[in-house]
Amino acid sequence: MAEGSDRAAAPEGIDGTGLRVGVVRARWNAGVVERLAEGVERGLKTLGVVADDIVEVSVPGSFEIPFGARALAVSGQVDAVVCIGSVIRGETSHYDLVAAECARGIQDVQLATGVPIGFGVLATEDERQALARSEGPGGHNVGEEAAQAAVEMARIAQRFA
Ligand code: DLZ
Repeated sequence: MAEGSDRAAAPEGIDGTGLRVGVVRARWNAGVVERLAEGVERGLKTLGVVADDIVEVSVPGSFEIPFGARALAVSGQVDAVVCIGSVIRGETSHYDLVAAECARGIQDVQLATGVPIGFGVLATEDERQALARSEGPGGHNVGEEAAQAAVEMARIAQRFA
């Protein structure tokens, strides 16, 4: 990672082996979300989470992400959740509502349930910005960062359980 970057590196020693992780993905802006999903897969695999321990849920749009996340969180089937979506500003203020309610809802769910949730939902002015934040290996990918955050927080939750 470049010196002076404002991105958080995953701490040394974080290990996701044995963790069960839910992934909630929105279908809007599918091309960007697919790139974020690849980042999530990469991030989880790098930390030792195996494919059999990952359960994926697809929801219509980012507004529905908190509901999907809650369903997974209360199921008892996952130790952490990663949410991915892409909200891109349009001509109306709908963007603000979807983006804000998605973020608020996700925070509400993780605090209410105690199941940590990685926040991999982009809110950007245009598609170019979204593509720049959902890059391939070695590049900036918010899905990958969210996966790392979810694993790190799951270990913190276990430590104080
Ligand atoms: C309606 C809407 C709009 C305008 N924009 C987006 C977007 O950029 N990204 C996204 O994930 N979802 C968007 N949606 C859909 C809402 O999230 C939601 O699915 C619908 O309002 C149906 O409840």
